Amino acid sequence: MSANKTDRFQHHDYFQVDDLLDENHLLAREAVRAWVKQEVSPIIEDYSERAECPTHLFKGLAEIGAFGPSLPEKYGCGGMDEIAYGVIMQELERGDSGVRSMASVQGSLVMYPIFKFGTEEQRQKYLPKLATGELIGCFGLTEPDHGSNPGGMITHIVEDGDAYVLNGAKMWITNSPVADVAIVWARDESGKVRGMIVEMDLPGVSAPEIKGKWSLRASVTGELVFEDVRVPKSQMFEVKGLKGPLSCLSKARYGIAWGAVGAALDCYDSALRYSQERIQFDKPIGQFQLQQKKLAEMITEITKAQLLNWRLGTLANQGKVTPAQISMAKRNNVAMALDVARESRQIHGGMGITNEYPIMRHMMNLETVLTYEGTHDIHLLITGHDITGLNAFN
Ligand code: TGC
Ligand code: FAD
Repeated sequence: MSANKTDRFQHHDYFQVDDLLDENHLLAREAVRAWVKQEVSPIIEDYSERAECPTHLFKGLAEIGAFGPSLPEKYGCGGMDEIAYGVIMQELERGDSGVRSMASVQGSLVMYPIFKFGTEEQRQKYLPKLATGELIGCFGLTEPDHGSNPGGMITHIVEDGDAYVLNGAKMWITNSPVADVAIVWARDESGKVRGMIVEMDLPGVSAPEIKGKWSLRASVTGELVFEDVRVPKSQMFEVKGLKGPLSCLSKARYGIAWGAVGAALDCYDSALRYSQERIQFDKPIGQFQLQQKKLAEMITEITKAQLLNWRLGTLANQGKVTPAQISMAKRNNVAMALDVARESRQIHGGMGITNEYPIMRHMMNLETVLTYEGTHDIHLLITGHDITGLNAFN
């Protein structure tokens, strides 16, 4: 069995950030870590290599409470706080960014908008089934010609009796080929962005899979194509304008800020162990200053990101976190994780490019994570806008 599949991961907490967590956070983290060790690590390299989504994990993700952990219990969700949500995402992404994506999309991009913008009837109808994984959802915002600028979207709805007729196409949609429902954002006749729950078996809906990805290979990505789809009015959200979809992104970006630290920890942990075990010039390579520099810088950056996340989570629990703070954390932590993956790959030498170790998989995954939920550049511009008051997007 390969080194990766045996999952020898040890947690690293250089600044005792665990002391800032409560018992519920630690219990949630241990439960998800154990699940990842048992269910994800042994299979993920194979699924990734075959570019196949391990859809059987949806059930297990639901059982460990990974879908909507901070949404209320009365809808079958976890009722936990935002830090618990964060640590769960961290542990999932320690396993694989694609597995964290399965949970992020379902919880933050499908269940959260139904909870936040849906009617009580919509909540009762969908949330319990999404929490148990009986229904799988996806989130359609990005279009072929409108990625960073969703405000330019051309997918649209036209009122017709008791329904809206939906036409258009969405691109790069995680889970769309396997989804039962889609949260779709489209422009109405007055030009306002509206959200709706689209059942995937409605006539005129299709979701062709996007093939050929070198990143997030264990996650399924597709298009969403709508041809004269009649969406009943009862499926619409009340919210109007871009703040609808962008609020969902804030929720998911928060989870990614935590998740990226999980991927970084896995790469660091593997590099540290390798540096102690690999002998060159009759010494463990960890004894050479150049390797120590890499490892010391990796754990320094991981520690800074852990502290940033803890503060982000605390602000989120107090209802004080701003979208711009979330953007800064997402941007910093994902770029940090990618740097850690690259350094870790070097420490593993040639072995670092093989599937004996998780490094290349994390590195390739993180290229997507750097781009989705707002690119590295867009998050920098969000910070720039926030601190100067001047918009440099357009
Ligand atoms: P702008 O004028 O700035 O804002 C429009 C309205 O939205 C409000 N707002 C937010 N609200 C909550 N959270 C946020 N993060 C928000 N950002 C903005 C804003 O206050 C305003 O409200 P109001 O009441 O005044 O109307 O909009 P803009 O068109 O200028 O856009 C700004 C920009 C570029 C930052 C935004 O478009 C953006 O974030 N672009 C990036 C697009 C993106 O992130 N797409 C992600 C697609 S989903 C995805 O990738 C899922 S991956 C899933 C997985 O597998 O994990
Ligand atoms: P573009 O917007 O075309 O950007 C190209 C480059 O131009 C980037 O480097 C960008 O930073 C830069 N750029 C753009 N505008 C500016 C500017 N104003 N100033 C400076 N530089 C700029 N979307 C969904 O809706 N739902 C999903 O479930 C989903 N899942 C995804 C899964 C995967 C695997 C991937 C790869 C993407 C997913 N996305 C999803 C889409 C993702 O959010 C977009 O890819 C992302 O927002 C960027 O859009 P784009 O790819 O069109 O790039």
